[in-house]
Formats: sequence, structure tokens, C-alpha cells
Amino acid sequence: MKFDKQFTFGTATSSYQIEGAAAEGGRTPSIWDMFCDIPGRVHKQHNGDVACDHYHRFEEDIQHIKRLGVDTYRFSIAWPRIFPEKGKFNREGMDFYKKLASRLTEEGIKPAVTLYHWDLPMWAHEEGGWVNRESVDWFLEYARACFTELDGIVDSWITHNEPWCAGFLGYHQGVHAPGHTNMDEAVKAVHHMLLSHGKAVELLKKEFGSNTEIGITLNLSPVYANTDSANDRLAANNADGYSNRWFLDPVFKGEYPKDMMNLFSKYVHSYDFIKEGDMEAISVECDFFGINYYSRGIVEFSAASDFLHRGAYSDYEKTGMGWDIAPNEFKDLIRRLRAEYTQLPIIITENGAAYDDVVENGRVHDKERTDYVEKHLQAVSDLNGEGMNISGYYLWSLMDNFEWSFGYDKRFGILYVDFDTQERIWKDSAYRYAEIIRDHKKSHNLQAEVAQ
Ligand code: IFM
Repeated sequence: MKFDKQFTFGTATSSYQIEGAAAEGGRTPSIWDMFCDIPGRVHKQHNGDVACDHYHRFEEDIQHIKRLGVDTYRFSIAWPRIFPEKGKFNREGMDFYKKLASRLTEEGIKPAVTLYHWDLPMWAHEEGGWVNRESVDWFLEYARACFTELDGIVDSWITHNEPWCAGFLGYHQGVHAPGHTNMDEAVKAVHHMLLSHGKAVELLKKEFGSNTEIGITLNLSPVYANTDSANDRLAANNADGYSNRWFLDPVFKGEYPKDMMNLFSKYVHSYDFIKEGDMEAISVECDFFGINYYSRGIVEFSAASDFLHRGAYSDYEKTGMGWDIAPNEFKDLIRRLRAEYTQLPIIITENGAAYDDVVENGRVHDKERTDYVEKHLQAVSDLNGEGMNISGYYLWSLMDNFEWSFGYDKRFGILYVDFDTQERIWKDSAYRYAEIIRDHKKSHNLQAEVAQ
């Protein structure tokens, strides 16, 4: 595999998944603290109270990041640390991120910061959360505080991470916080998230006059029909609309897909929550486009399902999440995005795999994860050979962490975390990633201090 000199390698995490210190530094609960408390919602009722204890161990974690040799580290800010109560700024919370971002910079690692990776403050949820249009103003107040305090230290901003998960898993499927199952709410929640994205970009660029790069991250999954039948093709179209186009079309074309608006109208009786100017705001020009890629989808027609599709049998090799390993389909996805949606530089803001890792004599031989990462990096390299302009790659995740409704049962890290002792152990995939980065740097005569 080969990458341009400017290509950036990184690794990523998010606040609730690693920080712990849930009741420290002035933080108040988010919807995830609430959701974890409800029996049956999260595997073994795990929660983020301690997680990887990163809040107290960030200095040690920065040393691991440095040793990997990555150029950049992506983390997110916990909104309830910054505004623990409505309208009340918390200096202590902000100082934590200031310190983290500054220390990374001092170590030569560029901080890429996500504003919203799902930890909505409970005070906002109690006023209707993302379903309430006022959430856009609450988010902008939060974004303004982050830009005021951190722009200049932060290398790039991501407004939202995976609004599909926050919106559809959270308000339609009910498997993520806040656990609602209401499509009307879900569509409104997504609209307000996307609107808050557009307005935050405008705030940074116009009011702050900042040149810091900013974009949004969508999780995308190319969808295939199980057979060539008209019904299965309809199923694939609907699944693609639900997972991909409902987000891509507003962000890049300034409109929601008409076929999906019709399909959703079974539950969404009016779209008058879309106000004049909203779609222009949502489709604001960004500096890059972030994509989280894990797997493909394969579907078949199902009259019994709401939107006429369900997952079909697949004989692909799977990760520990049961997700198809599909690097070729990743290539299809990127080519389609270039043909139909955008010429912005693409950054792969997440890619990685969970497996049931075991520690043997102090080592973790995670060959399957190593293969997964190599295959996807090879795909990035091939795509760039075709001129697809992917400018960076973040491996998810730096370390094992709280995998949402799966709790600590699924391990995505390249560092193994012993959750009893908080020891971090480098897995083979971490050594291999460091080697790939070292080889890249050597080939371009870039300085690299990375693990052997
Ligand atoms: O752990 C998550 C992350 O928070 C968002 N993207 C997908 C990852 C793996 O499920």
C-alpha cells in the first residue's frame, strides 16, 4: 500500500466511551447515563461511570498515541461537561479539553475534535432533546463556547458523529439513548441535528472568521439487493434511503429524498418542521467530508417490515459484531460518493473491527483485526490510485471501550484494556499499525518515532 506524503494517519475515541469520571469536574448526566440505568437496555447494565478512566489517565494515553506514530487523534467533547445545566458554562469541564488538546499539540499530535458524539445533556433531553427545534440554539451555544476556547488549538472540527445512529437508532429503533421508537420524532431529531451542523459551520466560518477545517461525519454502508428481483431492488433502494440518502441528500443536495419522504409519511404526517432556509443551512459548504465505514448491507424485500426491507443471509466473513467484512464494497461506496455527491476531500474518520481478544503471556494476537485494517488501508490506497482523494484515516479505536448497548462486551481497540486494573496492552494490530505508519514516513523521509 502507498500513501501520499500529506496523507494523515490517526486513531479515534469518544467522550462517553472512554472518559469515566461521570460525576467529576462538574459534569451532569447525559442521556447515556440515563439509558444505562434502565434494566435491559445495555449489556449487563454496564455504563460509562469509569469506562477507561481516560479523564484521569489522559497523559498515559497520549504517550500511547505518540508511540503509535499517528499524526492526529480524534476525540469528542462531552456536552454536559461544558454546559452541565441549561445556559450555565462550566470552566472546569472546558479546561479538561483545553489541557488534552494542548498536550496533544505539544507532542506533535493534531487534535481532531467532534462536538457531538451522542452525549446529550439530560437537561436538554428533559426539554424534548433533539425533537425540540430549540436544540439547535442549545447546540450553537455549546459550539460557540468550544470555538471560543479551543479554536486555534484544535486542528479540525467535526460537528456531528453519525446522526443516523443518534437519530434513527436513538429515536426510531430505540436501541440507543434515549431509547424511543417513534419515526416522527426520529425524522425531526435528525433534521435538528443536521440544521445545528450547518449553523455551527456558518458560525465558525463567518462569525469567528476561522480557517480551521470543519465537516460532518456520516456512517455509510453500501446496500445490495439479495437478488435481482424488482422486490429486492426496491428493498435495497429503501434501505439505502434509510441509511445513506436521508443524510447525504440534505448535506450535499439541500433536499431530503422524495421517495423516502413518501415512505416515511406513514408515520410522519407533516414535514412542516422544515422551515424556510433550513435546507440551505444544512447544505453549507464544508472543508472535508468524514465517513465512518465498517460494513456493507445486503437486504431482501419484506412486506412485514415498516420500510419493506430486512437483512438477507450473507456468506461473507464477519467481525465479532457479526458485520460483513467488505473492503471491495467500501470502494463501491467511495466511487459512488464521488460520482453522485461530493468532490470534497474525504477523511475516513472511523474504520475498525471488534473481536473477542484474549491476552496470552502479555500479548494479544489479534490477527483478524490486523487483517481487517490492512485490507481497508489497501482499499484506501487503491482508491487514491484512482484519484478518489481520501486525505486521512482514523482507526477505531485507540483502545477497548464502552461499546454502547453492547457495554464492554465488544472490543474495538488496538490497545487492550483490562477493565479491572485499567492496564493498556498493545495488541498485535497496534504494532502493525505503527509499522505501517513508520514505513509510510520512511518512504517520504518524514521523521517518525514509533514502536518497534
Ligand atoms: O463505537 C462506535 C462509535 O462510537 C461510532 N461508530 C461506530 C463504532 C463501533 O460501533
